Amino acid sequence: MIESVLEAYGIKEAKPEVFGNGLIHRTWKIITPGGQFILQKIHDIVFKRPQDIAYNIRLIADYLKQHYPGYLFVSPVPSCNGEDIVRLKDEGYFRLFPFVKDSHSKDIVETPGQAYAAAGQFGKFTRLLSNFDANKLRITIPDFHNLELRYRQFLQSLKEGNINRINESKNLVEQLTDHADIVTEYHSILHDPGFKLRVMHHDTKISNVLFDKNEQAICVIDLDTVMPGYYISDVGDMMRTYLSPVNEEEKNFDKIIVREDFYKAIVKGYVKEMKDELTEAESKYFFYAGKFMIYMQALRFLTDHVNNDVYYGAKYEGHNFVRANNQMVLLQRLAEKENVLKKIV
Ligand code: GN1
Ligand code: MG
Repeated sequence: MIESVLEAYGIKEAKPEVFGNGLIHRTWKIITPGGQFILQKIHDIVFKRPQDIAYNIRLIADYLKQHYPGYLFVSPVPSCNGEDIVRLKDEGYFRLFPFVKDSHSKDIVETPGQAYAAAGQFGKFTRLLSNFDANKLRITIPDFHNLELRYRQFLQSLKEGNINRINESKNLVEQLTDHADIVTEYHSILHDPGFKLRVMHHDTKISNVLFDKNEQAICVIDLDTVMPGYYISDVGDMMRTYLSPVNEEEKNFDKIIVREDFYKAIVKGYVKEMKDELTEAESKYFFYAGKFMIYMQALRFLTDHVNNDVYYGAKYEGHNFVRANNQMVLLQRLAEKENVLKKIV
Protein backbone atom coordinates (compact mmCIF):
# COMPACT_ATOMS: atom_id res chain seq x y z
CA MET A 1 0.00 0.00 0.00
CA ILE A 2 2.66 2.53 1.07
CA GLU A 3 4.65 1.80 -2.04
CA SER A 4 1.74 2.69 -4.32
CA VAL A 5 1.17 5.92 -2.41
CA LEU A 6 4.81 6.91 -2.70
CA GLU A 7 4.73 6.15 -6.39
CA ALA A 8 2.23 8.99 -6.76
CA TYR A 9 4.99 11.25 -5.43
CA GLY A 10 7.66 9.76 -7.64
CA ILE A 11 9.41 8.18 -4.65
CA LYS A 12 10.82 4.75 -5.40
CA GLU A 13 13.37 3.72 -2.80
CA ALA A 14 11.98 4.29 0.65
CA LYS A 15 12.10 2.91 4.15
CA PRO A 16 8.81 3.54 5.97
CA GLU A 17 8.75 3.49 9.78
CA VAL A 18 5.62 3.78 11.89
CA PHE A 19 5.75 7.19 13.53
CA GLY A 20 4.10 9.02 16.46
CA ASN A 21 1.12 7.94 18.55
CA GLY A 22 -1.93 9.91 17.43
CA LEU A 23 -5.24 8.24 18.06
CA ILE A 24 -6.83 9.04 14.72
CA HIS A 25 -4.50 8.98 11.69
CA ARG A 26 -1.79 6.48 10.84
CA THR A 27 1.61 8.07 10.35
CA TRP A 28 4.95 6.91 8.92
CA LYS A 29 8.35 8.47 8.60
CA ILE A 30 9.68 7.89 5.11
CA ILE A 31 13.42 7.85 4.67
CA THR A 32 14.63 8.14 1.09
CA PRO A 33 18.03 8.84 -0.41
CA GLY A 34 16.67 12.24 -1.44
CA GLY A 35 15.25 13.33 1.92
CA GLN A 36 12.89 12.50 4.73
CA PHE A 37 9.11 12.79 4.79
CA ILE A 38 6.09 12.20 6.95
CA LEU A 39 3.31 10.19 5.33
CA GLN A 40 -0.19 10.15 6.80
CA LYS A 41 -3.24 8.13 6.02
CA ILE A 42 -6.26 10.28 6.79
CA HIS A 43 -8.94 8.65 8.89
CA ASP A 44 -11.84 9.27 6.53
CA ILE A 45 -14.55 8.12 8.89
CA VAL A 46 -13.57 10.86 11.33
CA PHE A 47 -12.70 13.35 8.57
CA LYS A 48 -15.47 12.72 6.10
CA ARG A 49 -14.14 15.15 3.51
CA PRO A 50 -10.36 14.90 3.49
CA GLN A 51 -10.28 17.38 0.60
CA ASP A 52 -11.49 20.05 3.01
CA ILE A 53 -8.40 19.60 5.15
CA ALA A 54 -6.22 20.12 2.10
CA TYR A 55 -8.29 23.15 1.13
CA ASN A 56 -7.86 24.78 4.55
CA ILE A 57 -4.14 24.14 4.72
CA ARG A 58 -3.67 25.58 1.26
CA LEU A 59 -5.69 28.71 2.12
CA ILE A 60 -3.73 29.32 5.31
CA ALA A 61 -0.40 28.55 3.68
CA ASP A 62 -1.09 31.11 0.95
CA TYR A 63 -2.17 33.75 3.45
CA LEU A 64 0.86 33.26 5.67
CA LYS A 65 3.24 33.22 2.74
CA GLN A 66 1.84 36.52 1.55
CA HIS A 67 1.72 38.31 4.90
CA TYR A 68 4.41 36.59 6.97
CA PRO A 69 6.90 35.07 4.54
CA GLY A 70 9.36 34.31 7.35
CA TYR A 71 6.93 32.15 9.29
CA LEU A 72 7.66 28.43 9.14
CA PHE A 73 4.56 26.65 7.94
CA VAL A 74 4.75 23.02 6.91
CA SER A 75 2.63 22.51 3.77
CA PRO A 76 2.03 19.15 2.11
CA VAL A 77 4.36 18.02 -0.67
CA PRO A 78 2.44 18.06 -3.97
CA SER A 79 2.11 14.72 -5.74
CA CYS A 80 3.35 14.28 -9.31
CA ASN A 81 -0.11 15.43 -10.40
CA GLY A 82 0.14 18.54 -8.24
CA GLU A 83 -2.37 17.34 -5.63
CA ASP A 84 -2.08 18.10 -1.90
CA ILE A 85 -3.82 14.86 -1.12
CA VAL A 86 -3.73 11.53 -2.91
CA ARG A 87 -6.58 9.07 -3.06
CA LEU A 88 -5.87 5.40 -3.64
CA LYS A 89 -8.83 3.32 -4.66
CA ASP A 90 -9.88 0.97 -1.83
CA GLU A 91 -7.13 2.34 0.43
CA GLY A 92 -8.19 5.89 1.23
CA TYR A 93 -6.56 9.31 1.38
CA PHE A 94 -2.90 10.09 1.99
CA ARG A 95 -0.69 13.14 2.20
CA LEU A 96 3.01 13.69 2.45
CA PHE A 97 4.87 16.37 4.40
CA PRO A 98 8.53 17.28 4.31
CA PHE A 99 10.25 16.20 7.51
CA VAL A 100 11.58 19.45 8.96
CA LYS A 101 15.34 18.99 9.15
CA ASP A 102 16.80 18.47 12.63
CA SER A 103 13.39 18.84 14.23
CA HIS A 104 11.82 16.59 16.81
CA SER A 105 8.57 16.44 18.69
CA LYS A 106 7.92 15.47 22.29
CA ASP A 107 5.36 13.23 23.88
CA ILE A 108 5.51 14.77 27.31
CA VAL A 109 6.08 18.27 28.59
CA GLU A 110 9.03 18.08 30.96
CA THR A 111 9.70 21.71 31.84
CA PRO A 112 7.66 24.91 32.22
CA GLY A 113 9.94 26.36 29.53
CA GLN A 114 8.60 23.85 27.02
CA ALA A 115 5.02 24.66 28.01
CA TYR A 116 5.77 28.37 27.61
CA ALA A 117 7.33 27.83 24.19
CA ALA A 118 4.49 25.65 22.93
CA ALA A 119 1.83 28.07 24.19
CA GLY A 120 3.71 30.85 22.43
CA GLN A 121 3.61 28.91 19.16
CA PHE A 122 -0.12 28.25 19.33
CA GLY A 123 -0.79 31.85 20.36
CA LYS A 124 1.35 33.13 17.51
CA PHE A 125 -0.47 30.94 14.99
CA THR A 126 -3.83 32.43 15.97
CA ARG A 127 -2.40 35.96 16.20
CA LEU A 128 -0.88 35.87 12.70
CA LEU A 129 -4.25 34.77 11.38
CA SER A 130 -6.27 37.37 13.27
CA ASN A 131 -7.02 39.34 10.10
CA PHE A 132 -7.76 36.24 8.10
CA ASP A 133 -11.49 35.57 7.87
CA ALA A 134 -11.97 32.38 9.91
CA ASN A 135 -15.30 31.75 8.20
CA LYS A 136 -13.50 31.02 4.94
CA LEU A 137 -12.28 27.77 6.45
CA ARG A 138 -14.19 24.59 5.81
CA ILE A 139 -15.44 22.69 8.82
CA THR A 140 -13.43 19.48 8.82
CA ILE A 141 -15.30 17.99 11.81
CA PRO A 142 -18.69 19.60 12.45
CA ASP A 143 -19.25 20.61 16.09
CA PHE A 144 -15.85 19.29 17.05
CA HIS A 145 -15.58 21.28 20.29
CA ASN A 146 -19.26 21.97 20.75
CA LEU A 147 -19.62 21.01 24.38
CA GLU A 148 -23.41 21.12 24.28
CA LEU A 149 -23.42 18.53 21.54
CA ARG A 150 -20.80 16.39 23.31
CA TYR A 151 -22.99 16.43 26.38
CA ARG A 152 -26.06 15.42 24.38
CA GLN A 153 -24.09 12.61 22.75
CA PHE A 154 -23.06 11.45 26.22
CA LEU A 155 -26.71 11.40 27.39
CA GLN A 156 -27.69 9.61 24.19
CA SER A 157 -25.05 6.92 24.73
CA LEU A 158 -26.53 6.27 28.18
CA LYS A 159 -29.84 5.46 26.51
CA GLU A 160 -28.60 3.41 23.60
CA GLY A 161 -25.18 2.10 24.54
CA ASN A 162 -23.80 -1.10 26.01
CA ILE A 163 -25.93 -1.87 29.08
CA ASN A 164 -23.20 -3.61 31.06
CA ARG A 165 -20.82 -0.77 30.50
CA ILE A 166 -23.46 1.78 31.46
CA ASN A 167 -24.12 -0.05 34.73
CA GLU A 168 -20.43 -0.26 35.52
CA SER A 169 -20.00 3.45 34.82
CA LYS A 170 -22.66 4.73 37.26
CA ASN A 171 -20.18 6.44 39.51
CA LEU A 172 -18.42 8.30 36.73
CA VAL A 173 -21.70 9.18 35.03
CA GLU A 174 -22.81 10.78 38.26
CA GLN A 175 -19.61 12.79 38.58
CA LEU A 176 -19.93 13.99 35.01
CA THR A 177 -23.56 15.03 35.35
CA ASP A 178 -22.66 16.82 38.60
CA HIS A 179 -20.36 19.03 36.53
CA ALA A 180 -22.95 19.98 33.91
CA ASP A 181 -22.51 23.63 34.99
CA ILE A 182 -19.46 23.57 32.69
CA VAL A 183 -21.88 23.07 29.79
CA THR A 184 -24.10 25.91 30.98
CA GLU A 185 -21.10 28.22 31.12
CA TYR A 186 -20.13 27.21 27.59
CA HIS A 187 -23.62 28.14 26.48
CA SER A 188 -23.18 31.64 27.84
CA ILE A 189 -19.83 31.99 26.04
CA LEU A 190 -21.54 31.15 22.76
CA HIS A 191 -23.85 34.10 23.28
CA ASP A 192 -21.24 36.51 24.62
CA PRO A 193 -20.23 39.08 21.99
CA GLY A 194 -16.94 39.47 23.87
CA PHE A 195 -15.90 36.04 22.62
CA LYS A 196 -14.44 36.09 19.14
CA LEU A 197 -14.55 33.32 16.63
CA ARG A 198 -10.89 32.85 15.68
CA VAL A 199 -8.71 30.47 13.71
CA MET A 200 -7.99 27.79 16.27
CA HIS A 201 -5.78 24.72 16.06
CA HIS A 202 -8.01 22.50 18.23
CA ASP A 203 -5.34 19.90 19.06
CA THR A 204 -2.58 21.61 21.01
CA LYS A 205 -0.89 18.62 22.58
CA ILE A 206 2.89 18.95 22.82
CA SER A 207 3.52 16.42 20.04
CA ASN A 208 1.99 18.97 17.66
CA VAL A 209 4.86 21.40 18.20
CA LEU A 210 8.22 20.91 16.51
CA PHE A 211 11.40 21.73 18.41
CA ASP A 212 14.85 22.24 16.91
CA LYS A 213 18.26 20.92 18.05
CA ASN A 214 18.56 23.71 20.60
CA GLU A 215 15.17 22.86 22.07
CA GLN A 216 13.58 25.98 20.61
CA ALA A 217 9.95 25.58 19.49
CA ILE A 218 9.84 26.26 15.76
CA CYS A 219 6.31 25.63 14.49
CA VAL A 220 2.98 23.92 14.98
CA ILE A 221 1.92 20.89 12.95
CA ASP A 222 -1.15 18.65 12.50
CA LEU A 223 -3.53 21.22 11.04
CA ASP A 224 -6.44 18.91 10.30
CA THR A 225 -8.68 20.42 12.92
CA VAL A 226 -7.80 24.05 12.20
CA MET A 227 -11.25 25.63 12.12
CA PRO A 228 -13.08 28.66 13.42
CA GLY A 229 -13.37 28.34 17.19
CA TYR A 230 -12.79 29.94 20.57
CA TYR A 231 -9.44 30.44 22.25
CA ILE A 232 -10.52 28.27 25.19
CA SER A 233 -10.12 25.24 22.92
CA ASP A 234 -6.40 25.72 22.39
CA VAL A 235 -5.53 27.02 25.84
CA GLY A 236 -7.73 24.37 27.44
CA ASP A 237 -6.18 21.51 25.52
CA MET A 238 -2.72 22.70 26.59
CA MET A 239 -3.89 22.63 30.18
CA ARG A 240 -5.37 19.22 29.69
CA THR A 241 -2.15 17.85 28.27
CA TYR A 242 0.68 19.90 29.90
CA LEU A 243 -0.41 20.41 33.51
CA SER A 244 -0.01 16.82 34.65
CA PRO A 245 3.23 14.86 34.30
CA VAL A 246 1.19 11.85 33.10
CA ASN A 247 -1.31 11.75 30.26
CA GLU A 248 -4.75 10.24 29.66
CA GLU A 249 -3.24 6.74 29.32
CA GLU A 250 -2.06 6.61 32.95
CA LYS A 251 -3.84 4.01 35.08
CA ASN A 252 -2.30 5.01 38.38
CA PHE A 253 -4.35 8.09 39.12
CA ASP A 254 -2.15 9.05 42.10
CA LYS A 255 0.33 10.26 39.52
CA ILE A 256 -2.13 12.83 38.16
CA ILE A 257 -1.23 16.23 39.57
CA VAL A 258 -1.67 19.81 38.45
CA ARG A 259 1.63 21.68 38.31
CA GLU A 260 1.15 25.36 39.05
CA ASP A 261 4.35 26.48 37.34
CA PHE A 262 3.19 24.79 34.12
CA TYR A 263 -0.15 26.58 34.34
CA LYS A 264 1.67 29.85 34.71
CA ALA A 265 3.89 29.02 31.75
CA ILE A 266 0.90 28.26 29.48
CA VAL A 267 -0.83 31.51 30.40
CA LYS A 268 2.35 33.58 30.04
CA GLY A 269 3.35 32.00 26.74
CA TYR A 270 -0.09 32.44 25.25
CA VAL A 271 -0.63 35.96 26.54
CA LYS A 272 2.78 37.07 25.27
CA GLU A 273 1.44 36.51 21.74
CA MET A 274 -2.25 37.19 22.19
CA LYS A 275 -2.37 40.06 24.70
CA ASP A 276 -3.51 42.66 22.16
CA GLU A 277 -6.00 40.25 20.67
CA LEU A 278 -7.86 38.84 23.66
CA THR A 279 -10.88 40.82 24.74
CA GLU A 280 -11.57 41.59 28.36
CA ALA A 281 -14.30 38.97 28.42
CA GLU A 282 -12.00 36.31 26.99
CA SER A 283 -9.17 37.08 29.42
CA LYS A 284 -11.33 36.00 32.32
CA TYR A 285 -11.70 32.47 31.00
CA PHE A 286 -8.23 30.95 31.28
CA PHE A 287 -9.13 28.76 34.21
CA TYR A 288 -12.43 27.82 32.64
CA ALA A 289 -10.57 26.81 29.46
CA GLY A 290 -8.87 23.99 31.35
CA LYS A 291 -12.12 22.76 32.86
CA PHE A 292 -13.86 22.97 29.48
CA MET A 293 -11.38 20.81 27.60
CA ILE A 294 -10.73 18.26 30.35
CA TYR A 295 -14.44 17.83 30.95
CA MET A 296 -15.19 17.48 27.24
CA GLN A 297 -12.47 14.85 26.85
CA ALA A 298 -13.82 12.90 29.84
CA LEU A 299 -17.28 12.98 28.23
CA ARG A 300 -15.90 11.89 24.87
CA PHE A 301 -13.95 8.97 26.33
CA LEU A 302 -16.86 7.72 28.42
CA THR A 303 -19.30 8.14 25.52
CA ASP A 304 -16.99 6.08 23.36
CA HIS A 305 -16.60 3.40 26.03
CA VAL A 306 -20.38 3.10 26.31
CA ASN A 307 -20.62 3.00 22.51
CA ASN A 308 -18.20 0.06 22.39
CA ASP A 309 -15.09 2.09 21.45
CA VAL A 310 -16.25 2.88 17.93
CA TYR A 311 -14.36 6.18 17.75
CA TYR A 312 -11.09 5.92 19.66
CA GLY A 313 -10.68 2.16 19.56
CA ALA A 314 -9.30 0.30 22.57
CA LYS A 315 -6.03 -1.54 23.13
CA TYR A 316 -7.45 -3.43 26.12
CA GLU A 317 -10.85 -4.03 27.69
CA GLY A 318 -12.04 -0.87 29.38
CA HIS A 319 -9.36 1.35 27.80
CA ASN A 320 -11.65 4.32 27.22
CA PHE A 321 -13.14 3.88 30.69
CA VAL A 322 -9.66 4.28 32.17
CA ARG A 323 -9.06 7.33 30.01
CA ALA A 324 -12.39 8.86 31.03
CA ASN A 325 -11.75 8.30 34.74
CA ASN A 326 -8.24 9.64 34.34
CA GLN A 327 -9.61 12.87 32.85
CA MET A 328 -12.19 13.13 35.63
CA VAL A 329 -9.42 12.92 38.24
CA LEU A 330 -7.49 15.59 36.36
CA LEU A 331 -10.57 17.80 36.44
CA GLN A 332 -10.78 17.34 40.21
CA ARG A 333 -7.09 18.12 40.68
CA LEU A 334 -7.58 21.30 38.66
CA ALA A 335 -10.69 22.31 40.58
CA GLU A 336 -8.82 21.91 43.88
CA LYS A 337 -6.38 24.58 42.77
CA GLU A 338 -8.98 27.02 41.49
CA ASN A 339 -8.19 29.81 43.95
CA VAL A 340 -4.43 29.64 43.50
CA LEU A 341 -4.56 29.33 39.73
CA LYS A 342 -7.10 32.07 39.17
CA LYS A 343 -4.68 34.51 40.80
CA ILE A 344 -2.12 33.81 38.11
CA VAL A 345 -4.03 35.48 35.29
C1 GN1 B 1 -7.50 12.71 19.07
O1 GN1 B 1 -5.56 11.76 16.90
P1 GN1 B 1 -5.08 12.66 17.93
O2 GN1 B 1 -4.38 11.91 19.02
O3 GN1 B 1 -4.26 13.80 17.37
C2 GN1 B 1 -8.70 13.63 18.94
C3 GN1 B 1 -8.56 14.81 19.87
C4 GN1 B 1 -8.42 14.30 21.28
C5 GN1 B 1 -7.25 13.33 21.37
C6 GN1 B 1 -7.15 12.70 22.72
C7 GN1 B 1 -9.91 14.29 15.46
O4 GN1 B 1 -6.35 13.38 18.63
O5 GN1 B 1 -9.69 15.62 19.80
O6 GN1 B 1 -8.20 15.35 22.15
O7 GN1 B 1 -7.37 12.28 20.40
N1 GN1 B 1 -8.81 14.07 17.55
C8 GN1 B 1 -9.94 13.87 16.88
O8 GN1 B 1 -5.92 12.09 22.85
O9 GN1 B 1 -10.95 13.39 17.38
MG1 MG C 1 -4.53 15.42 15.99
